[in-house]
Amino acid sequence: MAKKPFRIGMIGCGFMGRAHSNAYCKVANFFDLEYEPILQAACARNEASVKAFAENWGYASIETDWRKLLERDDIDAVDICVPNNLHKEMAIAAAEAGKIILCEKPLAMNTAEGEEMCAAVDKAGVANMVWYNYRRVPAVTLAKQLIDEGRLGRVFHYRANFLQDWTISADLPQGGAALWRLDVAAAGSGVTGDLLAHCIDTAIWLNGPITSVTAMTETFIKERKHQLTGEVQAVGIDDAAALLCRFANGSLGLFESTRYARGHKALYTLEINGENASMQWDLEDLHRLQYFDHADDSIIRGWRNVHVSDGDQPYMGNWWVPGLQIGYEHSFVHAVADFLKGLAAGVPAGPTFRDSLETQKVCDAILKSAQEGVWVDVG
Ligand code: SOE
Repeated sequence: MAKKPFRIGMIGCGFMGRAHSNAYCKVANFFDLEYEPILQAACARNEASVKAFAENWGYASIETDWRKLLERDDIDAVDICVPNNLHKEMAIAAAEAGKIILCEKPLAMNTAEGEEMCAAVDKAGVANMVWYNYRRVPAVTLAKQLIDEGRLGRVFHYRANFLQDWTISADLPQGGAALWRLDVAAAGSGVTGDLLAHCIDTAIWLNGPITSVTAMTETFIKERKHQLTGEVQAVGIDDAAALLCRFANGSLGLFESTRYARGHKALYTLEINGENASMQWDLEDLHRLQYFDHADDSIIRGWRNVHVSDGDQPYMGNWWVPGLQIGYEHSFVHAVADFLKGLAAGVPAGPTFRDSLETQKVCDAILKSAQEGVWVDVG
């Protein structure tokens, strides 16, 4: 049967533009979908870069003005892969133009912006998703399946860390290409929106809503040169954040995130402890789920190291043969597959803008709590 075209206009050609383009290229080869992604246009301000990007990935055309992209009637969906301060304006305009929207995380600079974006997609009735990709690492999806099957019983604790070390040098500038994550005007926050947001999205998905938080943040390097102006400016982002929180199900949460953990490049770990069972996962060993089941015979009870690579485990039936693992980029392929399956069924996959607004609210509560030194209700 002929596939329905899903014509994509990609805005931005950085790291995430590459990750998403790769996913669009691969998905139809591995998943049987009603829709087929078509790389219709790539858009970025710098003509030479966007041309090279389009040639490399096979985009049929380029634009250097995102508003022109939105005017085109040969584009079904826009993928927003630009710094956070541009998400709101682009997403609202895309919704008004009737485009489907796939937006990079975090949803917005803050909750107020996120609410405007949700109102715009609701009003326009356009399908939408935010790229919180770690939900779709098969081992993490398996954790969700085991929780939904009720294997953990009552949950007591949820713990997560996201540790990196790439901003330790005081000579690293802030702002501009690649380093916009250090510039509060472009990013909105530091590790809270960039790294903790991943942990919070997964946590809410696995363990339900977070109701209150108490947090501390620190900015270790107080001034950095701005890459674009050359001026030394105060650093406005949080370099590190740690928090305690309460979940609506009565469990307690403990999270830490930093870019100053020397030796750790992208160590995202999570652990959940229930009455009957516990689970651990680690991004640096992403195909394994550690599982402890108290119901096991006591003389052989212990942590099981589950290699998530078999055909009956999430997504793995679409890849190679049992025992052969996949990696980081496949989480994006799975996101596209789920989104397109959902689109065909009329229920696009999460996290939607509305789902991601909950993560945004927790991020705002973390920053508020750290600033005021008090517990903050997530609201
Ligand atoms: C930052 O270094 C970063 O690239 C984040 O922006 C991503 O969201 C995260 O997945 C990996 O780290």
